[in-house]
Amino acid sequence: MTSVARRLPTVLRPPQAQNIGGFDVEKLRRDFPILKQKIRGRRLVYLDNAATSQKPQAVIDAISHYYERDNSNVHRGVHYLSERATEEFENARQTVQRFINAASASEIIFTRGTTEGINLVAQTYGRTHVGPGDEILVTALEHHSNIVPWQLLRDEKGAKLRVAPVNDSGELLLEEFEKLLSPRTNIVAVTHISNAIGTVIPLRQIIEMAHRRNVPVLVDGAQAVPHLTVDVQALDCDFYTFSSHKLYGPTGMGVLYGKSALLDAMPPYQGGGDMISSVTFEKTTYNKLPYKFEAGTPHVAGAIGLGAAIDYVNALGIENLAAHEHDLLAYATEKVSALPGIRVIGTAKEKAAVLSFMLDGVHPHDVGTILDQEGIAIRTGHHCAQPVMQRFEVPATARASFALYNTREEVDVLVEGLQRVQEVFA
Ligand code: 7TS
Repeated sequence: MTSVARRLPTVLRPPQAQNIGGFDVEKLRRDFPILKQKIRGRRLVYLDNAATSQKPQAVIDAISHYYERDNSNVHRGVHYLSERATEEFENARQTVQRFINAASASEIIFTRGTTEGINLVAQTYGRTHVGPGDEILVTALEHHSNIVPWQLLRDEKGAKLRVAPVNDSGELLLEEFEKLLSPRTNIVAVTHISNAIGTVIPLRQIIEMAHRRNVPVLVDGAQAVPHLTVDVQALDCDFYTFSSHKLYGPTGMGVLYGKSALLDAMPPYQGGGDMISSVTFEKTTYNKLPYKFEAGTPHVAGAIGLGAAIDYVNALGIENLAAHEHDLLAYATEKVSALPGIRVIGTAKEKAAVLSFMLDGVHPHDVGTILDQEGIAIRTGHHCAQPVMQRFEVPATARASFALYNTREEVDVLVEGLQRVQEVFA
């Protein structure tokens, strides 16, 4: 994690300076077939990566290959294909384990995405540990998927939801966070990086503060795994969840990491095939980890695609990728901020890959619509983080978000597009 503000170049490097750490963006772009197409007659400029990132050919091939050659249900057949599918599925689990440095592959639970990972913890750990008057602590930066599952639990149990505030730059106020940790706090649930404004939160400190009071911490890593190295053992987080589709992998696939002692003690989430060890009408005993939390036929192709996506990212080196994206964010921040009538929302020292802004006198939806005419894809709206919009007193923002294949040239196209928006509304 590096500070974007500190890394802001005083003299902008020329647009061709895109070869940080041997990272050849133009070459890498050829790995992503979708980027080759024209949109409305223009070269596609895809800057909506926080919503979902594009998929390299290696991921598309791994998924097709599975359906063409290996498709079979896992963990049940003795036949050849089932064994091969099971092996690939479990290899993908080990790839995830190494990627986030979990102590064991049995701590890696495959889910539908970040949203399901959080709901799983709320409905299992949460329902058994949170009671009337207990407190769940989140931050003001959360995506709805790290708010609503806790509200459902709060309302069911008569618990309370506490919210740690942020300053005007969008940085978490650590002292306030610590004050909100009370003897009634049962769980802390925080985003690692804000999808709406890009703040990277001081996760180590948060986890240490919570652990000093024996409070477990769930981390919503949806926006973090594509942009920085995550080591769950070094962080010492109790749960960490993310989605495959923001990490160059397929949709409908995600991961929940949990410490095995916690997962072992938790009741199952859903009931069904694969999560049991024996069933009679009187009594069911549950399977060992991670299968206890994976009821039903899993998304086998999704896991294999996620494994291929992680292999792709590992081959590039996440540090190289992060350096490239930090360069882009710094360049974009400087260029966009230089436009008249622009307000950047979220100016934290530690930021990653997201630039949210408002143009004076133009609704963000109009910004997005005009840019779309030029083949530029950004997201506009509340980004499923309405409380963040409320905090900054804006109805919505325009958001450009970066991935490994974006270039400074694309940032220039974005800035020209914004100038045109300003002309239209002048
Ligand atoms: N948490 C964060 C921080 C997110 O950014 C998102 C999705 C989620 C959770 C939910 O992930 P899912 O894969 O389960 O849907 N964020 C966005 C976004 O910023 N634009 O579209 C989706």
